[in-house]
Amino acid sequence: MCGIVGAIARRNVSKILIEGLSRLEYRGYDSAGVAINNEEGVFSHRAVGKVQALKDKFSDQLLDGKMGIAHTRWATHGKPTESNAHPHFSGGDLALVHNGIIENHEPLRLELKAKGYVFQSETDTEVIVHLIHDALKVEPSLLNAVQASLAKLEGAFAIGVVQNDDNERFIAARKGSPLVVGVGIEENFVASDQLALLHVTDQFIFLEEGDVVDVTLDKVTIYDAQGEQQDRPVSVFNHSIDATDKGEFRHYMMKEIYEQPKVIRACLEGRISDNKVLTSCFGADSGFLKQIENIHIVACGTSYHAGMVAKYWLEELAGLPCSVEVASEYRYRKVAVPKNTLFLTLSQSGETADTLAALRMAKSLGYLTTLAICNVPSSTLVRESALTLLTNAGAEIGVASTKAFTTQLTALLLTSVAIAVENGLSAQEESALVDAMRSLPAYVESALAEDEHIKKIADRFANKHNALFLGRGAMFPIALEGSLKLKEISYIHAEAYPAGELKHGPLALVDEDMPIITLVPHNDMLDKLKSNMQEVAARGGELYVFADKDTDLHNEDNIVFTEVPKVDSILEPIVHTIPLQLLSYHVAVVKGTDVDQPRNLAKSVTVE
Ligand code: HGA
Repeated sequence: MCGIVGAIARRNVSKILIEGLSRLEYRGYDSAGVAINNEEGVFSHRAVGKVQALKDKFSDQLLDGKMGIAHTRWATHGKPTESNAHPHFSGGDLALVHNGIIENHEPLRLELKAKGYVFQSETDTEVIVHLIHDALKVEPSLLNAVQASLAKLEGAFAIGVVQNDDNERFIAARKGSPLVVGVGIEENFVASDQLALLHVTDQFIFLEEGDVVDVTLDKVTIYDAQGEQQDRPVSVFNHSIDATDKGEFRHYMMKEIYEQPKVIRACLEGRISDNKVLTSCFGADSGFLKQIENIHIVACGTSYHAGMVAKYWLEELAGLPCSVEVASEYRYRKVAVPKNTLFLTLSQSGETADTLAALRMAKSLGYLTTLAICNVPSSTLVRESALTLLTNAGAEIGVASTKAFTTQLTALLLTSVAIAVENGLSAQEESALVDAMRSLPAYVESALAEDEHIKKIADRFANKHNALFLGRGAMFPIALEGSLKLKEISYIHAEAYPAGELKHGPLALVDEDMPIITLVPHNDMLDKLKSNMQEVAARGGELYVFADKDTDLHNEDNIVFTEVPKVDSILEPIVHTIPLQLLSYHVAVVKGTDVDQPRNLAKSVTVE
C-alpha cells in the first residue's frame, strides 16, 4: 500500500514519475503528490484522489527538473486531504515520501515540536522529514542525516528523500516496506514495485531489510542496516510477463478473470508429469515432504480463504492435521508448534506486512521448514522463506484478487497431493488427481461461458443491500471468498455461512429482500444442502443456486439456477469460484462502482 517513486536523470523526470505513479495506483489512490528538484528549489504538486487529479495540476502548471520523488497514498494516519498528501516538507527544500507506519510518531512529534518544528499534516510520516532536517543541522551529509534519523524510528517504512542543497543525489531506504532500485544509463530510480519503472529500465536491485541507498546519476551505493557498504545483485526483468495493459477488456478485473485458464496452465506447467506431481517444483531437496506431520497455514484476506480450502484437501488426502489462521492474529499470540510442522504462507504480492511478520516470528518457533506460495518471485516473502512455490499468475492489477486466488488453489492442490503421496496416497489415486488437474484449465474455460447469463442475474442485485452466501465443506471457504468479492467491489454487505449453520442464527435474516447464493457441489452433502435450501425457500428467500446439471436443480419460482461444469470433486472449489467472480464483477458494473480500485482498499497490503 502506498506507492513511491524516485528518479534522477539528465532529462526531465516529471513525466517518468507520473507514469510510475499511474502504474502504482493499485497500491493506493487517496491522494498523489510529486516533489521536483531543480536549480531554483524543490517544488511540489499534491492532489486529493487519483493520479489523474495530479496530472491535471501539471497541465495547469508544469514542474520541470532532473530529480524528484512521487507518492500515491493509502491513508493510515490522517484523512485523505491535500495537507496529508505526500511529499512532506521540512524547511522548504527538504521533501520526503513514505510508505509504511511510524509507530513511535507521537513521542517524536512532541520532541520535534519542543524544538520548534511546526507540523502541517496529521500524518505519522511528517516526523521523518523533520527528524532529517534536524539531523542536517549537525550532519551536513544527507546520507548520514537520513541514517541517523532512521535509527530513531520504530515501525515500517520505505522512503525517498530529496534536498535542494544536495542536488546530485536522492536517498532512499527500506525496512518493512518494499523498495526496488531501477538501474539505468546515467539515470537511476527507486520504486515500491518494479512495475512502476518498466517504462525506463529492466534492470533491478532488490533492497534488503534496513538498506539505505544513495542514488546519483551514475551510481547506486547501498548501505546495510549496520552502515556497511554492500553489493546487491542486479536482476533483469522478463518483459514477457509484463501485463499492465487492459487489452480488449473494460476493467483489469475482467481481463484477469478471463486469464485464469491460461495462468492455471502456467501454474501446473513443469510441475506434473503424466501421472505424478513433480516434487522438484519445491526445489532441489524435497526431502521435507516425508517429514511433515502437521501443517500451519498463515495468510490474509483472499489468500486466507485459499488456505482454508487447502485444509480440507490436506486432511482428506494426506490425513495430516492442518490449521489455518489469519496472519494478523497469528503474529500476536503464543503459538504451540508440534514436532515436524510445515509453516506455509500465502500472499499474492509477497509483501503483505502481517504475513511477513508472521513468517519472521515463525522462524524462531522450531518449524520443520517454511514454504511460501506467492505470485511475485522477487518479493520479500519469497526471499525470506526457505522454500517457494510460485503461482505464475502474472501481474494482477485489479485490487480484488481473482487469478491470484485460483492459482494459489492450484499450487495448494499440487502441494497437498505431494504431501499426500508421502502419507499413503496410492499411485493410482495420485494419477487420477493429476489427470483431474490437467483438465482444470478447460473446466475453468467452460465456467466462463456462463458470463452472459450471470450478467443478466447481476441486474437483480442492483438494489440489494445484503447478501448471504452458503456452502458446505470445501465450498464454505469459496462462499467466504464470494462474499468478500461482492463486498469489496460492489459495497453490498455480504456474509458467508456453512449451510448447516443457517438455522443457528442467520436464518433470521432471510426474507424476500435477501438473495441467498448457494454453492451446490455434487457430492454426498447434496441432500443435506437441498434441505438447507428448503429452509430458505420456506421463508421467502430468493435462492441463487450454482450447481452442475446432475444435481437435478433448475430454475424454479424462487430459484435462479446457474450451471457450473461437472468436475472431479477435488476441483469443485476452484471451478465454483469463477461464477462468483463474474457475479461480483457484473454487480459492481451495474452499481457503477470503481471495479479495479474500490474505495478504501489497495492492493499489496504493506502496512499492518
Ligand atoms: N502512514 C502514511 C503512509 C501510509 C501508507 O504507507 N499506506 O500504505 C500515511 O498515512 O500517509
